[in-house]
Amino acid sequence: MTKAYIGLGSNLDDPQSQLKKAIIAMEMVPSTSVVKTSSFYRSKPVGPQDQPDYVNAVVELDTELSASVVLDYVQAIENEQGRERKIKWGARTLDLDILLFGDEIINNNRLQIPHVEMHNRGFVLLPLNEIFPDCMIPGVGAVSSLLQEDNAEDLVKLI
Ligand code: A4P
Ligand code: MG
Repeated sequence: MTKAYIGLGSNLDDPQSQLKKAIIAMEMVPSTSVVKTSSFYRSKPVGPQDQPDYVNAVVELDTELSASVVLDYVQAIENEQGRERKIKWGARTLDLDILLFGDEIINNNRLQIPHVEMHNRGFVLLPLNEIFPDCMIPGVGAVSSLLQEDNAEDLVKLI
């Protein structure tokens, strides 16, 4: 059994509903359960500014699957919810990123874990810290110390 952390993000087509729907879909993944869900947070877009605000959250999974099979499932859920891949860092109905997968460090052509940008992003660090306050990012450091006011100051807790 591996503990995995998934970052959820949406800024199109009723983002809060997109996140709720994605969490229900993750509960249906075989040999996997959703054990914790953070609050939902609204924030300004990182990257191109001409797009709506995002809603983000993090969930903790217990899974018997490998990281690459979890990626297959989360990509299928993104596609099911109308995800189109057009612009890097552009607007999307649903983005599911595998942040951490146990203590594994993975670097191949499909998967980089820990997620390469997670330590810079308040919209990942704040919800992750909420459900896993002792979290250490392998090779990077403690989430609680990476979480500075300047990367999380614009986050608004929704539910
Ligand atoms: N991939 C590699 N590692 C991973 C991983 N750990 N988890 C590969 C998931 N996928 C991983 O992803 C492209 C490829 O990354 C996948 O095919 C997979 O093999 P993508 O989601 O299709 O493409 P993308 O949109 O270019 O990249 P990504 O990483 O999802 O975008 P970002 O960096 O997450 O940026 N602002 C706020 N406030 N909140 C947000 O959620 N999100 C973005 C999207 C920009 N600004 C934002 C937010
Ligand atoms: Mg992604």
